[in-house]
Amino acid sequence: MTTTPLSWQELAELATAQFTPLDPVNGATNAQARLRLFGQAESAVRVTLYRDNHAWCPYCQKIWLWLEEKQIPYRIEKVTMFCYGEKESWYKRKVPSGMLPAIELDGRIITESDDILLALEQAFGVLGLGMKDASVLPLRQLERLLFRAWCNWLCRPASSVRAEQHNRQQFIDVVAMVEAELGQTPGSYFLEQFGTADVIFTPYVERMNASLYYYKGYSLREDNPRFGAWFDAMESRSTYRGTQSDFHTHVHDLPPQMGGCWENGEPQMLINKLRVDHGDWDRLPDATFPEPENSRAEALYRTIKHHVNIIRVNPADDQLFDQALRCALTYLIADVVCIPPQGSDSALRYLRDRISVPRDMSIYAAKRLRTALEVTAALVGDAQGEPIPFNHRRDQNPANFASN
Ligand SMILES: N[C@@H](CCC(=O)N[C@@H](CS)C(=O)NCC(=O)O)C(=O)O
Repeated sequence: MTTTPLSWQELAELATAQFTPLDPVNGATNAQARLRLFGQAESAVRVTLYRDNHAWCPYCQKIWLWLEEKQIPYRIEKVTMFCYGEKESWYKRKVPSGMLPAIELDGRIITESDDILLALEQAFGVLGLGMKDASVLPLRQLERLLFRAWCNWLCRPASSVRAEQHNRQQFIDVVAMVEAELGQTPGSYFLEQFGTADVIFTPYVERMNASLYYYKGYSLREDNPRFGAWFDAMESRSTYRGTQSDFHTHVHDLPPQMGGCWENGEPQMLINKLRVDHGDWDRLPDATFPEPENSRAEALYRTIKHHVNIIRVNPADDQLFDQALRCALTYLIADVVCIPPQGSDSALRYLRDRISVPRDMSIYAAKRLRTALEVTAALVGDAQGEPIPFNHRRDQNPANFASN
């Protein structure tokens, strides 16, 4: 069945009826908040976290997750990363290198994520076992070993098939060490109880899972049962789910941050790459917790909130894309096929490729929206959007989106 698209007014009514936005200040962990109080008074705030606009910075995620787990009241100031825009001068006056993350704790600026965690531990106590605990220290070293093996494999072009195999094996050998560590305790976390070590592993392991799947055809989460169980346990925490990204976001945010990611061209890699870029997004091992009932409504609500800017920054004609986007949103929320204007396929796919998780919406909402955009685009053609740049992401300059 085909139909005319719903109006913005009709879409907004459906979104409000089906989705209640959470309270960003006191509700569950979310990427939109500028202040987090966990039910406390604003006067209790001693910490400001400076993190990047898009929640792409892994070291920022480490601090963010720690603060959320400890429920420390804090403010959030968002800063532009070099790869997607110009660094704010007010931030360079505070932190001349422009590096992220930083915190201001009782008026004192602290940089370097490990130093930040140490300072936070001193001020607020440890999370589980602390950074300097005898059982946490070797795990911190193991995380860095894994990080280096990942960089060697992913971020440097292999000179030969043999070199590629060698780099892969080196990574897999370190993964085996991590699997062994995870097997030391009866539960799924690194130590008896969730704590600092899990927070420290989280950002890069999430990025390894995405990038190796896409660029190397290797599925960290599926191929390693203890890692799989660890990911599942992390996803049982609303704190982690609020910071969690998806494969599509990571595989395209990493290259400019890491100085490149190299594909190995193997058959499984090619299959995985197609799946991440073109769908089916439901089949990706980037999330396995049950999909919330309101994921479609969340996607609709978040898109409507920003639709004026989304239409303005899209390379297509505004009127044409306005109608095409409403067709996709009508399909998303009402499950009715709505044929968009001829020539809008590339514009719909441009947006499909630029949904960023968790900045814009949560992981399942993004899967639903990507699917609706793709299904709608496919009704009129197979034109792709402008390619996602590899050396920079200035197509994602936050200056185009004044507020969240
Ligand atoms: N060793 C530092 C590394 C921090 C780091 O590399 N930050 C990157 C982002 S992940 C950064 O600020 N780069 C500058 C930019 O992208 O603007 C830490 O642990 O905090």
